[in-house]
Amino acid sequence: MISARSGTVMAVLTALTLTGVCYAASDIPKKFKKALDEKDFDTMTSIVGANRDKIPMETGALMDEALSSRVSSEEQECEFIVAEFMASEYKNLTGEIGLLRYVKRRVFESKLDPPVTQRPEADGTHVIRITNEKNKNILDPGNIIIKHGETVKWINDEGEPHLLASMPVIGASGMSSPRIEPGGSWQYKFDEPGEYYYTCFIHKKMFGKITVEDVKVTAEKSKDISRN
Ligand SMILES: [Cu+2]
Repeated sequence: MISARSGTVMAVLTALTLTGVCYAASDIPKKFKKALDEKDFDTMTSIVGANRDKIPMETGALMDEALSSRVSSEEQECEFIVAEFMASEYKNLTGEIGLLRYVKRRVFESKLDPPVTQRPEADGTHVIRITNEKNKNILDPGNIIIKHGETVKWINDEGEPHLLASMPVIGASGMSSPRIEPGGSWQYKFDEPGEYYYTCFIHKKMFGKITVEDVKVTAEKSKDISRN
C-alpha cells in the first residue's frame, strides 16, 4: 500500500530526477540527498534522527547555498527539495513545524518580486491583474504592501479560470476565492494584519503575497486618494 506521504514523495522524486544534481557541500545533506535519490525513506529518517541537533543549522546552510548566486536554477530547485524533505522529516521526528515553515517561506519568497507599496485606485481598492505572458500566468503586481482594512481586487485578464487561496502554514490564513472566470474578478477585504502568501490552486506556479500592515487607513489619507 502506498501512503499519501509516499505518493507525494514519489511525485516530487520524479521531478527531482529530471532536474539533476545539487551541490550540497556538507556531509549531512549530501547523504540525505543520496537516500532521497534512492527513494530510501528509512535512511532519510535515520539520518535526521542521528543528527537531530544539527538539522536546523544544516538546513539553514543549505537554504543559504540555494539562494546564493553560486548555484544554477536547477541546482537551486534541487536544494530546495532536499531542504524541504529534511525539514519535513525533522517535523515528523520532533513535532516542531518551525523549520519546515522557515524553508517553505524562503522558497516561496524566492519566487516573488520585491514588495511594492501600492497606491489604491480611486474607489480605495488595490487592483491585481491576472495576465498571461509566454504561457506563464502572472499576478501583476505579485507582491504588495497594503494597510489594514483595505480591499484587493483581482481581475482575470486572460483565458483560464483561477482559484486563489492563502497558505496558512507559512502565513496568515482566510483568503480563499471561488473560481475567478476569464473576464471576471474577485475582491477580498483584509481585516486582519499579517503576511498572506497565496497561490492558485489550479496553476501551482502562481505565487503572490499581500502584506497587510498593522496601520489603519486614516481619513486624511483616504481624502488624498480620492482627490488624485
Ligand atoms: Cu491560476
